Amino acid sequence: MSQVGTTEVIDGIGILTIDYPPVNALSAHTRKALDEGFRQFAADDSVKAIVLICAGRTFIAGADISEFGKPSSGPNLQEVFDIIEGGSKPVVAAIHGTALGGGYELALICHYRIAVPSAKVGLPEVALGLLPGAGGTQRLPRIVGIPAALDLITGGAPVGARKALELGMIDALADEGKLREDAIAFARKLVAEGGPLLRVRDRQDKVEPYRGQSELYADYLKKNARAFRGFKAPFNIVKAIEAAAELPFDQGMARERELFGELMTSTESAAQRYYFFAEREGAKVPDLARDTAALPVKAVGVIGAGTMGGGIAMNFLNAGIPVTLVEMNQAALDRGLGVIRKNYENSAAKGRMTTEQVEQRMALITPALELDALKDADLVIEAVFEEMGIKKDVFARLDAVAKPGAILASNTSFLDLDDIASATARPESVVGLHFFSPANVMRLLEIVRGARTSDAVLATGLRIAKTIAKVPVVSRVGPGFIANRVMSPRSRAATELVLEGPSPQDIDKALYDYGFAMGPFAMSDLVGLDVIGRGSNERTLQGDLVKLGRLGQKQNGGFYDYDDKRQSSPSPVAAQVIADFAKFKGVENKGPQSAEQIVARLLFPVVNEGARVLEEGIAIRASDIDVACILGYNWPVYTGGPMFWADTVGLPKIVEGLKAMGIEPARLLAEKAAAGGTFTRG
Ligand code: 3H9
Repeated sequence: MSQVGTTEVIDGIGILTIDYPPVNALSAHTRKALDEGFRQFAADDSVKAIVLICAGRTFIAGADISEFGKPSSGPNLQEVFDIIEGGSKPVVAAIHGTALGGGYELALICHYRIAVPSAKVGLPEVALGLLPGAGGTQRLPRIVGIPAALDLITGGAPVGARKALELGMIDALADEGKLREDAIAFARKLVAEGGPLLRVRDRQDKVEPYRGQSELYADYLKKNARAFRGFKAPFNIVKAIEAAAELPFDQGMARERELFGELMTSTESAAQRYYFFAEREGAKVPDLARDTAALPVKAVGVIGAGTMGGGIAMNFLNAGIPVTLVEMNQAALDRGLGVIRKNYENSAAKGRMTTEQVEQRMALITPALELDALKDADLVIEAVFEEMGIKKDVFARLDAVAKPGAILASNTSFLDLDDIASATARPESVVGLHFFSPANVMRLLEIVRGARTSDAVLATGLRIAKTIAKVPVVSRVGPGFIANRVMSPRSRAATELVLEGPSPQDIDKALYDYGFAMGPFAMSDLVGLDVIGRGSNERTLQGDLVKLGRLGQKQNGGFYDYDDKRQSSPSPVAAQVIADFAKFKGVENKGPQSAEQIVARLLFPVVNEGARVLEEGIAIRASDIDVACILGYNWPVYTGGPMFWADTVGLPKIVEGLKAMGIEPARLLAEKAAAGGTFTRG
C-alpha cells in the first residue's frame, strides 16, 4: 500500500484512509492509493462494506490543480472512479472539512455520503474557469434537480452539511468528532439491511421532469448575464447540465468531458487557475521566516469613524474581536456608529445574519472621544484625514498612550509610511494596513512594510489578514503602494485620449467589454467630478464640467447625461466641453479609434507601471500586482490581472505599443521583452 493510503478491516468494514497533506488533493499519489485500496477490499471476502475517510484537516478538496497542464501519471481518475462505482460492496464517503470539486465528485461515486455538521461540500470548479469534469455535472442534477444544480455549479459556493442534507447532497450527519465511528456504524447498518446498491448515475426522478425544456437554460443565462459576462465556464456548465437532463448517462459524461476539455485549454481558465495560486502566494514573504511568531491581537483600536474607519472596524467585529472606535467629537462618533449599525441591519434584512448577531457585533464596540481609550489595544489602525501633518500628530500622540509592543498601523493610501513612523519612538511597531473602500467588503489588504517594520509586526499583519478574511499583498513604501499606483496611469490615459477623438462612451465601452464593471468616465460620474478634481489649482477637464454645474450622476450629469432613473446617454454639452478643452490644450482631433487601440492606450501603461513597481522592489512578485488589481480595482479575473494579461498579449507588443504612444518602457519590461521572458510564467 502506498504511504498516502492506509487500509484496515474492522468487523467486516474496510476502512481506507487517505492522508496527503495539505488538502488530500487527488494527485497521482492519491489516485494510486484509492486504486490500490479499493482493489484490495474488492478482493477481500471478509470486507462487506467500505468507508472512505481522510486524515488531516479535510476530505479530498479536489483535483490537484498544480498537476493541470502537465503530463499525467499514475492511475487515471476515471478508472479509479469506475472501480468504486462498479464494485459490488457499498461504499460510504465520510466527510469532514471540505469535499470539493473532484473530492465531492468522488463522494458522489460512493453509494452514500455522511458528514460532520462543520463539513462543507460543493463543486467550485467555476472559480478556476472549469466545470466539474469527473461526473459532477451529470450526477449532482440527479440528486438535487436541474434548477438547484444550475445554481450550485455556476455559483460554486460550498454548502454547509446541514443544508447539504436538506438538498440530498449528503445522506446523513455524523456527530462532530465522531465521524469514523458513525461512518462505520452507517456501513454496518447497510450490510445488515442488505438492500440493493444505490448508484447516483441510475437515478432519473430528479431530472426527468425537466426533459425537453431548452428555454429553461436560455432563461437562466439571460437572468445571470451580468454575473457571467466575460467568463467561459458558466456557459459550458449550463450546457453540461442540460445534457444531464437530455442524454443517457454515458452520453452526458462524454458531453461533460468535451465541454471540460474546451475550458481546460482556454486562456480564461489558465488565468483563473494562476489567480488561485497567486492569492495564496501573497502571504509568502521570501525574507520572512515562515515560523516568525505573530503577536497576539485580542483588542483593536480604530481612529476615525468615517466610511473607512467604520468599514475597517466591521472586519474585526465580524471576527469577534472587540474594537475601540475613536472620533474627535460626539456627533461624528454617533454618525459612524449609526452607519455600522445600518450596515449590519441591512445584512440582517437580507437574511445574511440574525438580529441577535447585529447586537452581538455592536456590543463589541467601545466608542471613545480620547486616544487614552486605546491604551490597552494590541493593534491600533489610524484612518484619519490623508494629510502628513495630521497623521504625524496622531502617531506622536498615539505613541504616548499605546502600551509597549502595541502595533501602530496606518491606513494611508499615498503617504510615506516611514515618515509617519518617524513621529513615534517605535518605528519597528509601525506598519501600513491599507484597506480598500468599502473596507468591510473589498478583500484586498495591502500590508505596507516600512524600512524598520519588525518581522513580528509583518507576520502579525499577515495573520490578521487571514483572521479577517482578507487577501494580503505586501508592499514596500512608495507613492500609492501597489494597486493605486499601478492603476493611476489608466485614468491619466483616459483623460488624454478623450481629447484626441474617441468619445467617453467609446472609451468606457472598450473597457467594459474588456471586463471592467464600468469605464473611467462612468466611474468619474458616479464618484462625483467635484470629488475627483478636489485640491487641484490647474484648469482640468473635470473642472470645466464642474464650472457648468455638472458634478456627475448626483447633479446635472457629467461626462454623460442621466435621466431620472440614472440611465446614461451621450452628452452634447460634455462633448463641447471636451472639444473646447482639447483646443485649450492644443490637442489635435485624430478621430475615433478601435476598441483594441483604446484598451492598449489605457492598459499598456498600467503594465509599464507594474514593471516599475517590480523593478523598484515595491512589490515582491508580479502575481501580487495582479491580485492587487483584481481585488482592489475589479480587474477581470479571467484575464489574470495586468501582468498575466501582458504575458498573454506578448511583452514585445506591449513595448512597441508604449513606444508608439511616446511612453518610455520600464527597464524590466524592455529586458524581459528582449530576452523572450515573461512576468508570470516561470
Ligand atoms: C477539480 O476538482 C476538477 C475536477 O472537477 C475534475 C478533474 C478531472 N490542488 O487555500 P489554502 C493548496 S478542480 C492543489 O491556503 P484553506 C493551496 O495552494 C479543484 N493544491 O487553505 C495551499 O498551498 P500552500 C476543485 C491545493 O484551509 C494549501 O493547499 N477544488 C488545492 O484556507 C492550503 O490551501 C477546488 O477548487 C488543490 N485542489 O482552504 C478547491 N487546494 O500552503 C480549492 C488547495 O503551498 N481549494 N491547495 O499555499 C480551496 O478552496 C481551499 O484550498 C480549501 C482549504 C477550502 C480546500
